[in-house]
Amino acid sequence: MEIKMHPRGMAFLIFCLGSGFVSVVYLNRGDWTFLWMYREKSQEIPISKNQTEHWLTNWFNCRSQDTADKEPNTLQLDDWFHASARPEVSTLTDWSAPIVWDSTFKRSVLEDYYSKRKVTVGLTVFAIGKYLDKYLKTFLISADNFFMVGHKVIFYVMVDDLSKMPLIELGPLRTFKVFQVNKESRWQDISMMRMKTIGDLIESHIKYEVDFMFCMDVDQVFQSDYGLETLDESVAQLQAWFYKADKEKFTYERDPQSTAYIPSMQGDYYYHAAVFGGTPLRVFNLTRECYEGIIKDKERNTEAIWHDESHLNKYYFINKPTKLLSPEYCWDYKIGKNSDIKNVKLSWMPKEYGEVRSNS
Ligand code: 4GW
Ligand code: MN
Repeated sequence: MEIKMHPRGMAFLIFCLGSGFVSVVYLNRGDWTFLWMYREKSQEIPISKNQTEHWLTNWFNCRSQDTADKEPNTLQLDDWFHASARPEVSTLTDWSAPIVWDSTFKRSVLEDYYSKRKVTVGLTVFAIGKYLDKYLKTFLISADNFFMVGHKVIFYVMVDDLSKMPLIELGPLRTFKVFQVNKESRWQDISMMRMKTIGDLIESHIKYEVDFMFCMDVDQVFQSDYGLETLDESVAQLQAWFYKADKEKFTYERDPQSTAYIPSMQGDYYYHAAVFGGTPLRVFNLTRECYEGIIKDKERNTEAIWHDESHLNKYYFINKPTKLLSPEYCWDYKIGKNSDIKNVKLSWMPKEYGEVRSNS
């Protein structure tokens, strides 16, 4: 494999080596090739999906057992969550998963619980083509300031041009790992193929490194503390424009030809693919199921209406998330004034399609 390095890329590498915090991995033609790795030594990657799931399940159980040995008390919903603190909005799903709104959680209880366990949280983000120039720096600086403050965080950043990676000095307890990925020629594939890349990355790195993880769009900016209250096994984000809409208005995939099909009048909520998370095991299952659905659709010559988001909605319809985040956790200011929205943690960047979407 030939690696050509732009002078800015070289400067960046030297910076990484100097700071001793970052590992850079070069991804080419679907294979992971290590350019340089500073921190953890990678273990052998299991080859089949079943083996991987088996390995991940064992790993997760061992890790939970380790934690349970250190601290026997597990956190109960009542310890940290006040469902009645926001009577004007819905705070519990039919399957009793909390819907986290501002003021429904006791941050001090969560801080106490997770600090003892020394959690590490991962955050994956893709910035390909013009999205790299336009959004990545703002996203990372705001994440450094507001995402899981006081806890260990690893940012997994996927770019198509290492030389354009913004040089950001991260706060303490923060690390970033930068990966080069190929740029898909269709924009729909840039978005959908994230499911494959995230699954691969969980197998090769994330499962060894973090307790919880989030996967986010880059065209957003953190506005205030996005903390421990968001952590859970399987976390879904309510889409800001649809959180009060009737089911039949949800823009699920309605063509039975697609694997993402949800019949009308079915479904629970309309979830936003700009934010999803959970334990590495649960996110691995999600990304693999969605990716398999995407590939099956391609074989059938069909494509779901909202691409990866349609598949994500189908997945969460079948596999109910264990926690939902209110639209305060991914708000679009274009919606205008709304008294339900007390404290915005993350917001959409303005969509300037003319500027960023000419790269398809
Ligand atoms: C149309 O020309 C495009 S380009 C639609 C998405 C594109 C794109 C998306 C891209 O060129 N580069 C890129 O890195 N992405 C990643 O996919 C980026 O992380 C972005 O936030 C995510 C989803 O695309 P999006 O934010 O445009 O999707 P929506 O409209 O659902 O927020
Ligand atoms: Mn987006």
